[in-house]
Amino acid sequence: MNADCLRLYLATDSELTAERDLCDLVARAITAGVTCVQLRDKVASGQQLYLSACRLHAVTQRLGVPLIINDRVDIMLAAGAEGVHVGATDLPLARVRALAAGRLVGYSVTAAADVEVARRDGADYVGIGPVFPTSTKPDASPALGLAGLRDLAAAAGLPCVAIGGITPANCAAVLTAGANGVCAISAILGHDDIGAAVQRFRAALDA
Ligand code: TZP
Ligand code: MG
Repeated sequence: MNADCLRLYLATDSELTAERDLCDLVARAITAGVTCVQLRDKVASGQQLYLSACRLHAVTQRLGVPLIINDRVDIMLAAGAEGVHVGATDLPLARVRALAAGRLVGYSVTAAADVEVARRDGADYVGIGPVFPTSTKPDASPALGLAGLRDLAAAAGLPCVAIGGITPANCAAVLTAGANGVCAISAILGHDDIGAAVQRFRAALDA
């Protein structure tokens, strides 16, 4: 895959979206410089997720960035999204890989054993984290730190995006540790002015 699209990867969160319109937030984020969007919603029903994916896909297609669906290869296929992102507790990566032929498949890595699975079963990219402490994912494993990120990124030998506590202040160090890009949730969606939040990331990433 072309790793350029991983540069500034926005994952969504229904709690942080709150009463705001997700499509509007995502459109503003892409216009300001987000390069990839992941629909991540742990509470929506299958039907709600499908409808959100279709609405969001119309936006991401119009603005020219890939839409990745978290956890659910069925929703990716039904909505015609560009990819799916799974982890160790989702449908096995080998099955996801087969079902998502020709589309992007991301795999979550928190330890060396996950790197083995990602390489063996054909992930296109890995999401490594949490790099720093985060309150967005209460069940996240302990933070890896920059040294842990460096080791896992080197072992993976695949395009990689770092996740967990990423902000404009630490994202340059994350790239230096070997990530192709950064994935952020709260440091983008936690702000009222989404465009300004994305621009702060772009300034740090492009420096
Ligand atoms: N996986 C590892 S950490 C995390 C996920 C989904 C949450 C990242 O959220 P934030 O707000 O960018 O720290
Ligand atoms: Mg998952």
